[in-house]
Amino acid sequence: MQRLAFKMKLNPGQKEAYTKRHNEIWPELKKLLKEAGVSDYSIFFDKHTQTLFAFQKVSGNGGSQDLANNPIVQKWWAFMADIMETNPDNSPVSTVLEEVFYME
Ligand code: RM4
Repeated sequence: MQRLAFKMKLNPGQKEAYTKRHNEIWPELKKLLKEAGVSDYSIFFDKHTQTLFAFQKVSGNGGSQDLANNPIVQKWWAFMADIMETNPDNSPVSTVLEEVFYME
């Protein structure tokens, strides 16, 4: 089991939309993430910088951001692209964060 953290960026004024879309996350996306070994996935928001801080546990070969070839993920990323900082392929600009402390 690996712990993985990364950050993304929300467009200004989009926190409510972002939260609503995640409260209503597509069941097929949730299933896909779980089947890929992603668990304890949480995303926090920094209102001062519009930064999204994501954390997840991963038991497979990669985390949520490594599923770029999956059509469900591609559709979700296209759906989210209007409210997030994205790459030309609609994937959110994600920066992997290095773990510097852990306490069980
Ligand atoms: C995020 C972003 C991530 C995805 C989560 C569920 O806004 O699209 O890539 O893993 O939603």
